[in-house]
Parts: sequence; C-alpha cells; structure tokens
Amino acid sequence: MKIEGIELRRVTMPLKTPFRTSFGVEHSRDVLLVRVVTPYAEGWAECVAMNEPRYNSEYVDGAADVLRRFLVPALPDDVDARTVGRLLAPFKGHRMAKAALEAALLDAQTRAGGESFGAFLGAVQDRVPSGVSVGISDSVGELLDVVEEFLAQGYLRIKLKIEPGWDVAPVRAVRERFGDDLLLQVDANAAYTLADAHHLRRLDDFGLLLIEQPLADDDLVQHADLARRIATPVCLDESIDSAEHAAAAISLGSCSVVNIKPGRVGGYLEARRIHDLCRAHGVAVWCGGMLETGIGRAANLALAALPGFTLPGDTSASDRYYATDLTAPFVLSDGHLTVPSGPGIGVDPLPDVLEDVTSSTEWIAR
Ligand code: NPG
Repeated sequence: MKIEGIELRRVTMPLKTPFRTSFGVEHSRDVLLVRVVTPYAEGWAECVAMNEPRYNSEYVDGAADVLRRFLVPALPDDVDARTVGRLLAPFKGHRMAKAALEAALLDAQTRAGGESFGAFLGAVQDRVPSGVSVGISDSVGELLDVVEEFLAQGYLRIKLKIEPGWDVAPVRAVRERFGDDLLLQVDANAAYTLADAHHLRRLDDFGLLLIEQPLADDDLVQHADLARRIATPVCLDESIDSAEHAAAAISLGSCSVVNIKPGRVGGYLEARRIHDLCRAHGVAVWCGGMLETGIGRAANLALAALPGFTLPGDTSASDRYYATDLTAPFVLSDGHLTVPSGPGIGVDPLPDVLEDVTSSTEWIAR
C-alpha cells in the first residue's frame, strides 16, 4: 500500500463530567488522531496517550513527537500494514504512538480491500456486552446515584475505580444497594502495595469479578504473591505491555484475567496475540478503554468481538463521556454495542464536528 502522506491532528473533546482515578482527574480529552492517505483509501486511528504521563509513561505531545521524528519516517513508501510492528520495533517503547500508526494503516488497508476490521481480526460476534467504568466520587451517596443511572441505561457490568481510603466502603454500598447479581469489579490503577494485602482481602466478601491492577506496573512477582493471598481474581492492565509480559504473568501466576488495551500493548495485532495466548491458557480477557472517541471505540469493538473476550469490556456508549462524539454515536441497545460491519473500522469522523474540535493539524508528506 503506497502512502501519500500522514496527518497528525489534535482535537479537544470536553468530557461531560470529570473522570477521577487514583492517579488524577480528567476534564477533557486531548486526542491525537492519525490519518493515513493512500491512493485507494484513507485510514483513521486514535492515539490513546493521555495529556500527562500518569497512567503510564506516554503522553500525547510525546506521542506526536515520536511519530513525526521517528515512526512515520521509518515506514517505506510502500507498506503492508501487517509489517508495521516489525518495522517500528527498533524504537523502544512508545507503544501507544506505534499502535495509532499501525491502526491507521490497518484501517486504510482493510477499507481498500472492502473488509471490516472485525472480519480482519477474526471477530465472531456482531455485538458486544458493555460495561462502564465509574470514577471516584465525592461521597458514597453520589456514587450510588451514578451507578443507578448507568444501570438504568442498561450497562451490564460496573467497574468502580478505587484507591486507599475509597475501596471497601463504596464496594460494600454498591453491593448492598444493587444486589448480588450485579457484575461488579474494581480498578486500583496501581495504587496499593503488597503491604495492603490484608486490607485488600476484605474485598473478598463482595463477590467481585476481579480486582484490576492493584499493585505497581512492574510488580509481576508481587502480584503473584497477592493473587495467592486473596480470593478475588487479579486482573492486570498496566503490567501487560506485550504478549511476552502476558506469558510471564501467566506462568508466574500474577493474574487470572487480562485487560487488553490495544494502545497500551502497541497495536491491535499485538492485542490479538495476547488474546490468543490467554485463550490457550484459559485466562479470560476483556477490552479496556481509554475514554476513546468513536474512532478508537469502533476499532475496540471489533477486537472485543473475538472469541476469548468473555467478560464485558469498558466499551461504553459515546454518551458515557461525550455530548457530541466525533463519529455517529455508538448507542447502547439492550446493554450491548453493535460491532461496525462496514469496510475498515466502519466509521468516519463527522466533518463539522471534526472541524469544531480540531486545535491543530500537521501534514507529513511522503
Ligand atoms: O471507559 O474508556 C473508558 C475508560 C475506562 O477506566 C477506564 N480507563 O485505567 O482503565 C483505566 C482507565 C483510565 C482512565 C485510563 C483514565 C487512563 C485514564
């Protein structure tokens, strides 16, 4: 596929309400979009790096910089999107930036071939169950109201963000109020240490699906220790950057569930490798989210339709975060979102919305 040029576009998407995690509060999403232009089709992708390097070491200005200086120039004029991972491998890290470039090329290539991204990846579902991630609230009462509203909208699984001081009490309150049948899980974003094992064991009383990333991202051995000490299944997010990390985590016993985010692991093809590995080992996976706009969400839905994705993902509807999405909105139906079936990722940015939210564009000609 011949590349004519690549556009890096920055858009600012205000969030409907602030989203608080153990590492910070997001008020708006500063998104880097990558558009690849080829003679036969354009491809779009969204880079999930956040404004600041708090979730992991990447941040959006850094992603734009490494793309323009190293990653885009490393591509030959004629490229098969499936080889992009290998071409970019000499550059260390920067997985979110690499993932976005690869995804834009995969979109262009599958669009040109008239194939949907889901079909390309091996999707077996035409809709996927939706979970929702609920930020840290100012009070338990406020949290209960927020959860009630999401359940009324039809979300099939609730994930509560937790941190030291906001864990047992909110989990107990949600469990008591909404009952034992509610699919409930928690996400600590690495806010605890192994010294908290005894405290975290108190969460065993609440029948959680899983506890996500309780300890630091480089603590695979300590996660294995924690997993032996608590009954709640341990799920890893930040710790799993690649299929190699997933293999290590599985053999160490660090987790029994994996959150797969294509951006975090360097792309959808690496995400599929992790899926295949976990499936072969009987480890459940689910699709994480990074407050994507419709562009990133569309591609995530294709991934979440693979057979090993047996738990509901953070694949919520457009209106979870945005009053106006960049694409036609993804709407919840019976707790599910439809996997796009058109060529490529199956959605396009709406020109007027895109224009409105764009803060800068940069064209890298070939
Ligand atoms: O629904 O897209 C979504 C967001 C889901 O909670 C979510 N993402 O750690 O998984 C996470 C978390 C996150 C939030 C990551 C903010 C980065 C920033």
